Amino acid sequence: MDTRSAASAEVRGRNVVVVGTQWGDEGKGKVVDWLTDHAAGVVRFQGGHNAGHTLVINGVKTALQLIPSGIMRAGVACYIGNGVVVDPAHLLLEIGRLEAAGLDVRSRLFISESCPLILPFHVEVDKAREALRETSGAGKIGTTGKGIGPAYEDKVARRALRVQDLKHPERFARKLRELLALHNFALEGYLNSAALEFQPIFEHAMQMAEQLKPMMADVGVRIDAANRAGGSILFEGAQGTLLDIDHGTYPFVTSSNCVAGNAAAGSGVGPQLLHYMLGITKAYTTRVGSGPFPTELPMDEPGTVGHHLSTVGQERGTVTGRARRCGWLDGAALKRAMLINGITGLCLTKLDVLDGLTEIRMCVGYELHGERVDILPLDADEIVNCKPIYEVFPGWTETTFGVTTWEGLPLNAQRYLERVQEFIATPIAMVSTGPDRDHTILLR
Ligand code: 2SA
Ligand code: MG
Repeated sequence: MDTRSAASAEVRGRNVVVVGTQWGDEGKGKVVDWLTDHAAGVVRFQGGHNAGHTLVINGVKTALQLIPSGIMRAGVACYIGNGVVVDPAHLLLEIGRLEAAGLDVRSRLFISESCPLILPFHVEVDKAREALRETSGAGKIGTTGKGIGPAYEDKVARRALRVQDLKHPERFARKLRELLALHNFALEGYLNSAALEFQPIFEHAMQMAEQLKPMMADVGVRIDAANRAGGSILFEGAQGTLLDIDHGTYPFVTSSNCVAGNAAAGSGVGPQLLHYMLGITKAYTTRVGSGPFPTELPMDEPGTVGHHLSTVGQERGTVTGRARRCGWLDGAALKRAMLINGITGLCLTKLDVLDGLTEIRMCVGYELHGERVDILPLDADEIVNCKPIYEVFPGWTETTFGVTTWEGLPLNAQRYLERVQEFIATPIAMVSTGPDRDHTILLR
């Protein structure tokens, strides 16, 4: 039995929740895609098209934002759960792109009727608020500008238009009129932006409704039925634990719960369906957008570690193309992520990016106001004052790119990985050594 089928046996029949343990972009897309080999369905349970999952299949790069990564595998059902905010225009665009690449999408994509909609005014409000934050000196969050935050605000305020409203033109029109009035008041009143017109938004929505209706579904019931029929379900997290609205570096966070616990609530099933929490961790750390980042390194100078991570790791946002900030692995932040998500096993990604560095560091705690703390504090203002305490490891000169066995790794790489899993008291189940599906080492 090859290593790949051994690991498949481990996850077969079990539902896996894949979550990012850092600030997103840990490489979740590749892992989800890889695990879909034995999945009956893949579910997105939070976020929206602010996510960007890059997949490389047979050397061809594909970016998915809203549609679950399972769409790349024929026959796998894909669910957009109620916890996701859906921009219908973007969704149709993404479907069109996949169809142009020859994929069958509509027959196996199921969209929860309960998803709140992202409409054009959400995008305007998102962008205008960021501009205002910048000019007022409050500081930008660095959002993706997709309307995510404003759409979640409407959901929580109990005034959102939902996917199901698209089926009822009169109801849709009435709710849209009220919601638009509210947002136009803000846009014109203090966001220095132009008001949006009702008619074009309404007409476009009704056109899209016709296309979306066949894909609308009671997603919780469908997932439950698929699971009862013996199929395993993959819950695909977006963003990462440190961007979670409750547990992240607030207010420099996204507007949803990105942690494993939300996989149930955000897809309409019970927590007993969540069997294995697979945490995805990059071998170093990146962050896109503003907010504290204790292990951040300067990136501009060629020859520095920060420059190495940024360039060798090709650290640019999938959605916005923004350069990602880079730094050393933060074990003390990972400890927080292990705790909140109840991680069963870890997948460490992009190990090969560390190849060639003379020394490698992991943050094992911080000095804060003269005292030592060993887990990431909860207050972003305190995190700013955290000075990382590092353990230093010798690097390796050999290439780990594409290595598929533990024995194939340089000894120093093995030592580094062993120390990481010991420090965070969580087993490493997989190591990813390159972007391709097969660039993977399975350990458990
Ligand atoms: P938002 O737009 O309201 O969710 O932004 C709030 C914060 O959340 C961060 N955020 C992300 N961080 C990393 N990756 C994300 N997805 C894209 C990607 C990002 C991109 O996968 O590369 O292309 O730039 C993502 N989505 C949201 C965001 O930077 C803010 O800090
Ligand atoms: Mg990403």
